[in-house]
Amino acid sequence: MVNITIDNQQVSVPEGTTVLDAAKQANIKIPTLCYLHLEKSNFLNNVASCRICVVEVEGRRNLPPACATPVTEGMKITTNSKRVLSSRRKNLELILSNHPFNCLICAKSTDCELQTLAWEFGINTQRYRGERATHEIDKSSGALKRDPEKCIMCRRCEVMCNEVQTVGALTAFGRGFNTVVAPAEKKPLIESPCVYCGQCVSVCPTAALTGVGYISEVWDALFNPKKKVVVQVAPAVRVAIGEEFGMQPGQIVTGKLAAALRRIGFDGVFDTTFGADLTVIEEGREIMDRLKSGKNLPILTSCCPGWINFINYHFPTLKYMPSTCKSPQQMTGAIAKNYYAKKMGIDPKDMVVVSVMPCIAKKYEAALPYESTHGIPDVDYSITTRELAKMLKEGSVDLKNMPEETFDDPLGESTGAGVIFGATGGVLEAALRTVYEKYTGKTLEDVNFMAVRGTQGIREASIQINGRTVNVAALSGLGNARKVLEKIVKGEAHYDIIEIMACPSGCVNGGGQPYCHDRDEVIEQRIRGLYHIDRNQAIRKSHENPSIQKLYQEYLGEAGSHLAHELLHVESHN
Ligand code: HC0
Ligand code: SF4
Repeated sequence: MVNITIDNQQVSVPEGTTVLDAAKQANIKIPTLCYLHLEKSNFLNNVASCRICVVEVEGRRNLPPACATPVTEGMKITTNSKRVLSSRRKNLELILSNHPFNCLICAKSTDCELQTLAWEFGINTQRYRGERATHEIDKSSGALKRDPEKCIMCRRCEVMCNEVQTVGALTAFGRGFNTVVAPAEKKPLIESPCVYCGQCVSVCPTAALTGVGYISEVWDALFNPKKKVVVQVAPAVRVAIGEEFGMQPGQIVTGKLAAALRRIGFDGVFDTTFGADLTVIEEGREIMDRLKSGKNLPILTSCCPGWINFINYHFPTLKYMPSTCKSPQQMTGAIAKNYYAKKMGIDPKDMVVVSVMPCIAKKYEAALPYESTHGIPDVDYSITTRELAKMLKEGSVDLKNMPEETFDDPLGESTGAGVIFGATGGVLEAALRTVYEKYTGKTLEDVNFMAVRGTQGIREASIQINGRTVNVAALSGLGNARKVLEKIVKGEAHYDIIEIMACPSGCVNGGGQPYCHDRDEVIEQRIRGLYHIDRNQAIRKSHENPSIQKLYQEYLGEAGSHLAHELLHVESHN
């Protein structure tokens, strides 16, 4: 242990502890801006570029950054001397001198870490004015928006993209005033290896990286009397959107959400978990076929578009492995515009499908030309959890005070299996519940596959199905996916079924979810919320969903039928 003094308090901390962490232990808050540590994502940014966390150390002339300075025996630290406060203030003002002052109309307003700090420091004048760097906004992907003028060079996005996700889409170019973080050769994002996972968005302290917004398009559709506008809500949204209305992370607001969506004018209020159950049926069939034939194993899940973009770019030789299933978002859209539209006598061309997703990549997926049926896109607009919260606020709908209502039939009925899709391991667990029963003909007494739950990036299990050992894995975070895929390429790993989600911990931690501070804790709570719903759901296996059973009886025939392929599968995912 190392003994130090911080602001006259004696503290003993393990060797290697930083001044910042030691101060935390003594309940002393040191402000930070570029620094961020997310244990569950294996993310650490301590490049000390902002110099907001500087402190005074007795015997040292400079003011070292607390985030990157380890404690030493006998160290005497002062965190709030006159010199420290004026230095922090000056550093902040210098950052602000090269930052746009349009906070009032900024997408990140009230969620911006720079804005919060400026407010906490009581900055009310612009002391340093001069030339400001100018850059173009990049919305080329239709999913991720880059606004380099709002970048404060914290480097969090680079660490996330290059070290955690191992995508390598963002690098700093130039020197000093002209430095910019951008894709290679400063090309537009659409020409870069970016997979639109949106993890850089979740760590960006300002609005330099956000999602491309579609709120005004959705309002236009809702106000167009010629259109029937239906909405579907992803599993992970129901345990997170409450945070935007002052509720606790993980609080389940499914019923309130259904009511709120009706209040802002949607004609049909559906649940993506219905599409998740449908995915289990279609993918379950593929899993069984591949297990029986022993060909094209392992089968990889195909519902996360960030992950699919990653395999296409980085592991093209494995492109035959993902399931041919569309994602639940797309399946729900295709069933709405075909089966449901037919039932209701609506021309699919007059129907607008909006999806509410915790994800940035879903925007990209929805716009892909082959994610359509007979030339009509399955989903017209994909908006994030945050965008829906903004729409509800604009429409004066207070989610907190909404009554509990239910989703509309038949695309509103779902099972516990569909709900857990939102947490890493959930897609695999849902598939196993169905595959086990269909493959063995026996009832699965305990539906809880605990071995594939949790937030570790790589989880493996061996499951006995009819005397066959089925080796499965659940991976989250693209860096973890890379590790396993590299082993598969080298022939060092053998699996039968693998679930991959681009975001660490799965969709609950998607790039479109409410911004949060204690992220590791918030993610845990959101996951707990999803498993709570599952535990309390009357039906927990996708193949027992009565609306799905009826869909096959009335319309699709059997899993993997010609019509099912036309609507619910793709030839290839690129
Ligand atoms: Fe997910 Fe999905 S579980 S990707 O994380 O499979 O975005 O929540 O909606 O489509 O269902 C996101 C979440 C979905 C899809 C589902 C899958
Ligand atoms: Fe990298 Fe994902 Fe951000 Fe693209 S969206 S730049 S892949 S972190």
